[in-house]
Amino acid sequence: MATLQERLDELVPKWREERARLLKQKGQSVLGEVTVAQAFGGMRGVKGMVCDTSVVDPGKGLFIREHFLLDILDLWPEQTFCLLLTGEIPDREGEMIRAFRLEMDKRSWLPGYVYDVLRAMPPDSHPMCMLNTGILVMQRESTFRKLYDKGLRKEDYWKATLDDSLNLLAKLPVLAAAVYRLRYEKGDFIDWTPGLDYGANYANMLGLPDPFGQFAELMRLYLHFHCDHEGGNVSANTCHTVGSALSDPFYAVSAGLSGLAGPLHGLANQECLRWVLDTIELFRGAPNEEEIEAFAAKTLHDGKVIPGYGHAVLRVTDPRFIGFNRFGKKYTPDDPVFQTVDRVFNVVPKVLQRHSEERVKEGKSPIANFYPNVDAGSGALLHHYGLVEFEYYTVLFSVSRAMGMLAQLVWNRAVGTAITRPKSISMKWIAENVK
Ligand code: AMX
Repeated sequence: MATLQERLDELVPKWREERARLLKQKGQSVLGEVTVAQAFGGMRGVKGMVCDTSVVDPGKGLFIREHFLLDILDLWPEQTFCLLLTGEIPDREGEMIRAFRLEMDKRSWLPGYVYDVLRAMPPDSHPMCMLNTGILVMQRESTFRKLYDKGLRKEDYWKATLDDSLNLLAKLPVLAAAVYRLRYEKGDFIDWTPGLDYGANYANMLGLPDPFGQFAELMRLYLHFHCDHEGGNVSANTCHTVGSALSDPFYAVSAGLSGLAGPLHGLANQECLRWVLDTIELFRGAPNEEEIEAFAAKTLHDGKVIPGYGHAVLRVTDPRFIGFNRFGKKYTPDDPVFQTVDRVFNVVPKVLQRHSEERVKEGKSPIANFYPNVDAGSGALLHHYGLVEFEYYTVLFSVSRAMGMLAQLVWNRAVGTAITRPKSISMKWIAENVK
């Protein structure tokens, strides 16, 4: 098999042909209609953009390039990124992955000024803010920006975007690990190890003890699972929108990750573990199901959401939650935090269902999904291996989600997607024009 760049050289003309064919044959066909409720409701369900890297089936969950996640549980992140981009799963030790690892080894250095900037930040900065600042300050390294300024041809935008993507992918684990070690005073930075796989490298640079390699295995799984969730979620959509203005990938990914840092999106994973640990603290040990039920009811009564439950698109238990749960059952079955997550799973869907019925009686909208999403269980596993600083969890999510955002940027530049510009309407316009 060829290298990633060589394979994309072959695939990009085919994508362009397919786009041209679809536009010619179906360009004026209607995709769907939009209601006033959708316009007020975060455009939920509105089909208004194209994304080939992954699809979320509401009744099943994530498909990466048509592969159902639970069928490709054992992919390593290097393979995941190649799959996102090409639609093909490269052999773990084949030419494409060997070449990809060499690219990562070559590109993983961080400019010295990044460390200076991180050190200059207030010591209580949120790790997500530190990560994003580190990404943004590296914007001056962008190949896309440099070549664009010299008159880069439109058909080659994707190549410069891929170059930036490889740089960012290689630098992100190093930057993220530096944020961890600096922010939580863990001592000296740990270097990238040439030849070591991507997930194990990140795990190693965090510096947590891992005598049996289980934490490295968890990191591979974690980076694989969080890679992408089609194009409309806040982080992917923001990255896409910013990138559509031809802002370079450093700007675009940083913008997307600012969205991921919201508690209704990626930050939910820190909220989830906090919620679970609060129950353990309150009940002085792993709570039983009745105690969890009471705690969940109080959370709702206090006007808060139960973190890790519900989803904008999914209507079933998230297969990523199932995958993490299987990992926990294999390696951490006796951990009280994992056991609590498992019990929460038995209880919270019923509590949310009842709460939803009450909401409807009060004239409010129902809760569309009572089941756990990706964030409900991963924190317990990280906690088990000593990664207990839960404000850091969204950084892990970010290192992974960057793969999807970057793959989408490359794809969009390859097929020539236009600058994003949906039409907004005023309330007056709705009142006067909509029947
Ligand atoms: N607990 C309490 N109430 C919930 C709820 C939960 N877990 N999930 C949904 N609801 C409420 C909503 O807040 C909304 O109430 P409102 O109309 O009074 O504002 C109502 O139910 C209807 O919402 P929905 O149509 O079911 O969901 P949505 O598409 O508007 O929101 C999401 C989806 C994920 C933001 C929501 O389910 C939520 O807040 N969950 C908890 C936070 C969380 O886990 N986020 C992580 C999502 C995955 C990710 O991006 N990492």
